[in-house]
Amino acid sequence: MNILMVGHSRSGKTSFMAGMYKNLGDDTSGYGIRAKNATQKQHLQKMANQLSHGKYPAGTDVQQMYNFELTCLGEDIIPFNWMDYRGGILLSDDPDDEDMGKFLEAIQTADALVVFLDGEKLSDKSGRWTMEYDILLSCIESSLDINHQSWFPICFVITKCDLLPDGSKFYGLNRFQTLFNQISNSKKVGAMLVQCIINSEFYFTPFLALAYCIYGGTPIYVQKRLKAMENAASRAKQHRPETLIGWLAAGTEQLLSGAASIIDCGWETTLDKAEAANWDYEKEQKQLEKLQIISEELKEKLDQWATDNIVTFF
Ligand SMILES: Nc1nc2c(ncn2[C@@H]2O[C@H](COP(=O)(O)OP(=O)(O)O)[C@@H](O)[C@H]2O)c(=O)[nH]1
Ligand SMILES: [Mg+2]
Repeated sequence: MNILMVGHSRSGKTSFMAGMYKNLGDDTSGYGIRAKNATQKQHLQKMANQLSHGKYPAGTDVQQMYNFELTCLGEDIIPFNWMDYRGGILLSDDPDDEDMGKFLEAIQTADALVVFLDGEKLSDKSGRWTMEYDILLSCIESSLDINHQSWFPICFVITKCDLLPDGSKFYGLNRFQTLFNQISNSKKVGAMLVQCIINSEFYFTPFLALAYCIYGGTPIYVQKRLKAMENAASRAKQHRPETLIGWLAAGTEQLLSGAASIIDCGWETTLDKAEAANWDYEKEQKQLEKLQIISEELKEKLDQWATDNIVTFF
């Protein structure tokens, strides 16, 4: 599944990912994430390590996509791509229709969205940042019309909350109220709002956002897996000889392949294929059951966080 991060430059997207990896990277004692690409893994480990020493990741302006697997007790649960959107629309003061088109295309292929709002800017009373919010707002507002295959989760993350004095107010959020109302009245999308701190001591919030995205994106993923299972089932059927002649032919083939295996030329027989397809089917089924249990568990966690006022849903 594809999780897309959007937010202006320096809003805290890369730091958030570094925090997520510091918290969950290769954790086998509960939930964890595993980077599937060795180079990316090295890079993430370095960023997490630097964060432990109070150093934030260096800024880059290259579009990035990280491939992860969500794990539970070290076992693979669901693969996800974590993408950092850097289209022109969030870089320019005067975005055009083409920029908007590209942005909407990116959202179309996403199964969940994480929107980054700089807490320092949101709590600034001066109104200096309204242009920045307005671009982001119009992007997300336009994306609400997209027909996703299933209910679409949007997670709003207010970053850098450790930099705010006690009792700070997010004046900038007033501009988001109409959008939030639209989301809360829509049956196609839902949202979660969470305040976030990433530094050497606090790096737990990314898990909350990830839980919401995974929980929300699971139904589409399950649909895709069911399709894969159907394919496996039809492959098993295709390769299973149904008539006596078929069984005899398959048996002969099996014998021949036995001979072939002695000379080790790796001949895959019809029965081997059926067995492999059956195995795929069972594997898919087990994986799906596991994912459903995890998804319910994540839902319970999310409800608890809402009860504890750590997150807000609308
Ligand atoms: N104090 C504090 N600073 C943060 C936090 N998140 C990001 N920053 C700062 O914001 C800068 C930009 O963040 P970065 O993750 O690179 O933003 P990106 O451009 O959206 O990827 C970092 O270099 C940090 O200085 C946070 O939670 N707390
Ligand atoms: Mg970055």
